[in-house]
Amino acid sequence: MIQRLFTHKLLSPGDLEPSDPRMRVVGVFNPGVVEVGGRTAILARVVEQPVEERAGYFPSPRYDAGALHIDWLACDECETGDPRTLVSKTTGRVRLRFVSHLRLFWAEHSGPGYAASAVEALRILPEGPHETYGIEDPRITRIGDTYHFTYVGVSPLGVCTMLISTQDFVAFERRGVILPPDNKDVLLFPEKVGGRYAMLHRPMPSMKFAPPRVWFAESDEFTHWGGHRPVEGVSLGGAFRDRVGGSTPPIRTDRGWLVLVHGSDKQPGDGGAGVYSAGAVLLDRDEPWRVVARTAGPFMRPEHDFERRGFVDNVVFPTAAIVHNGRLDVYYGAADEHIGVCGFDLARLESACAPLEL
Ligand code: MAN
Repeated sequence: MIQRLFTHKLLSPGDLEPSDPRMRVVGVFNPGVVEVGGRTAILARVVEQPVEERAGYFPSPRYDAGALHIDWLACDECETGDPRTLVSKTTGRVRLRFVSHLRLFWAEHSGPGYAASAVEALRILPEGPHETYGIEDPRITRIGDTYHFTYVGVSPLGVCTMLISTQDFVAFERRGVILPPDNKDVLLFPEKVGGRYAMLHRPMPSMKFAPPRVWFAESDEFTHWGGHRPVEGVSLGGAFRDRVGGSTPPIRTDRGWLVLVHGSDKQPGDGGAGVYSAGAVLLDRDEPWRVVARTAGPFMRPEHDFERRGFVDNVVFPTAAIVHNGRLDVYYGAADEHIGVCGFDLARLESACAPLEL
């Protein structure tokens, strides 16, 4: 663990109005964050659940052609070990207990801390067949004069990665599916690598020959990706035994690309979600599919009450990191319920990344 310089809770469900009178906001977390002309754009994932309750049934919301619907699934038909999902005992199919959309907030900086005065500017709701069960976990990268954000579309087609591009956070170009299911945690590099755009992504193999792991891919534009190769050495052992994924878009440093990664320590057969913590890796500047250094274990774990208890207990899930005068500000989802921001001394974090011999 590395000592945090500060921790602030930025946004909580009680700060938000629901998007529909039938729903209540239960989480605002996992934001894409970027600085735009002195202000901070926070593109948050907002999670809602139906207000209505029916004895013997669980509600599962979804969008169809832009309209919200609530399906009622019989309780005795569902496995409910994971607080996020309902799994059919007959078909094994998964539904979510909530539905997510994205909201853009603008925040002003205030000295070394942050004003909690984030102002809501607009909402992006699920659209089309890849987003039926919601849209989640945006990551923003500025490339040239354009901000690109990858996000997760969840639907009966699986868990896809989608892309939206904008130059002004007013007009948004939806560019559809960029990676087919199941794939998420997609981070775009802020500049070309070896003459091509580059990304990290995280396929989730369902045949279980391999655990989920981070991959590298490249492209001449933004929608067709190839040159896929695994990035070995991202996993940090037991704390990441269940899964690992990229968390924050790569930042160029003197030692290579700094990327925060997350993982869960869930044990096989364990019903819950496990403890989600974060580590850091440095990737080779020219061959970013090679890890050159990494923290020995997680440097950030659930510590504060709002990280330890919430919609999903014991989760810190970084989704954005911004450098300010030698300080790394990490924006993260806390317990799948709040947005937090905390600071680390960048030099200290980098020196905690020890060279890796593979
Ligand atoms: C998933 C992610 C996140 C979520 C964590 C913790 O792996 O997709 O959406 O924050 O689990 O529940």
